[in-house]
Amino acid sequence: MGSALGSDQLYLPETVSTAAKILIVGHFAVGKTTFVGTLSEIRPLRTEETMTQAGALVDDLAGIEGKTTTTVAMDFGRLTLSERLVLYLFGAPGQKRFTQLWKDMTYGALGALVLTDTRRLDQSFDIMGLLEEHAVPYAVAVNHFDGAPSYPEEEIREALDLLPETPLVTCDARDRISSTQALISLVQYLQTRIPQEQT
Ligand SMILES: Nc1nc2c(ncn2[C@@H]2O[C@H](COP(=O)(O)OP(=O)(O)O)[C@@H](O)[C@H]2O)c(=O)[nH]1
Ligand SMILES: [Mg+2]
Repeated sequence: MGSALGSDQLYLPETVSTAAKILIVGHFAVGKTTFVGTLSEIRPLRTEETMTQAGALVDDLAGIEGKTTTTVAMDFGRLTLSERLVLYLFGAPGQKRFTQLWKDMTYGALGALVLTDTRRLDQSFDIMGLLEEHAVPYAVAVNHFDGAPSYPEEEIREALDLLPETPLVTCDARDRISSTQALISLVQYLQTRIPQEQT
């Protein structure tokens, strides 16, 4: 399951001419592993580990007590977005202690989708800061959790201090259509930036 083309596929269609590395980033427990798992047409590579007591001291569990695994390195998946374009999705941990990994993660990345949660918007600042530091353009997707407050788009933009051109969408990381739509918003944004950068 999981191809935007609508069929299971292990091998890429011959028509694919462009591959792009896209980062799926966000704070702890925002839904990165879920997002990559929902979209990947190949069995997603996951590096999860059962959270230890030691990790529980570092990772803030308030409001997400049900979560028993955490990504220690990254998630990897593939999505053929159109006949010509394939995306390689890298889910990157948001915990500050993985900052070193970011240098490698961002290498060659065309863009990033920042997943955020309205209950923890402030935790996205470090991540957006890291992306800006590494010059990776990004779009923001609010991953909607049951019971999380909904705010008007303008308020979220203001709270996150987004530039007017930064795309902001809402998705449910468990839902393939809305997650694909979030990635399409990012890809469209990246396409608008290409001519500017070449001039
Ligand atoms: N209600 C709801 N739960 C979600 C959504 N996305 C992820 N979850 C749940 O939130 C928890 C954390 O998700 P996970 O993908 O492991 O987060 P990660 O730490 O960012 O990789 C898991 O129990 C998911 O099943 C969503 O869109 N809505
Ligand atoms: Mg994860």
